[in-house]
Amino acid sequence: MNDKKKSDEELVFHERQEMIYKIIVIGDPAVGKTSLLTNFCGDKFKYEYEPTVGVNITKQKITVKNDMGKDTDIYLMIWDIAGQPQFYMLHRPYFNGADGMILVYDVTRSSSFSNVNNWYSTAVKYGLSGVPRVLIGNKIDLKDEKKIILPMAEHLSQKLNAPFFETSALTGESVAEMFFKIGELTLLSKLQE
Ligand SMILES: Nc1nc2c(ncn2[C@@H]2O[C@H](COP(=O)(O)OP(=O)(O)O)[C@@H](O)[C@H]2O)c(=O)[nH]1
Ligand SMILES: [Mg+2]
Repeated sequence: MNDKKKSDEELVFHERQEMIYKIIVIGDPAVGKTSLLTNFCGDKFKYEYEPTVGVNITKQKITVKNDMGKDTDIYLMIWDIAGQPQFYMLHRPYFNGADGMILVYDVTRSSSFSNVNNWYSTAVKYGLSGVPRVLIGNKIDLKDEKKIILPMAEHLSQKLNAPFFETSALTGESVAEMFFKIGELTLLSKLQE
């Protein structure tokens, strides 16, 4: 291999390396983590609850603005873990090296909202306190069952320094927006390093 070709390949490899980010989705069981991913990646919404076993990793390319306002392609490697306590031994590989996180609760279930603090604490324990994050109140389509009102969510959003979105994995409302937001925040934070 000649030197020119080799350096080109190294450059391509290097750039690619920089533009692939690990994003973790965390929150209580059944808040809709898997459904949000399914909606974003264009698969059909599943009404039946299939508890995720272990970890699923989905790769998705998105285009976001960089710090100069220029469109930039990045790849999100989105990690989806089972929320079941019996999989706690998977926590370390799951959290390790995450570049961004999506904290999800279910707007109809108060316990899932208060547990966001615990999920965030776990992330901090694994060294992710400086990592970009978004706060997601999912199942906004279930309007009559909504328990978590906006001021509560906004308060937590400020406390965690995490932009807040209300989403529905069923209708797709604000789902793409929140994935683009975490992608953009992650890219900007990496460019600052
Ligand atoms: N109405 C409604 N149901 C949802 C929504 N997102 C998820 N679900 C349902 O909630 C259950 C749990 O969803 P799932 O994505 O498996 O949750 P996970 O355990 O956090 O991955 C399933 O029955 C889904 O069909 C949503 O936005 N609206
Ligand atoms: Mg799941």
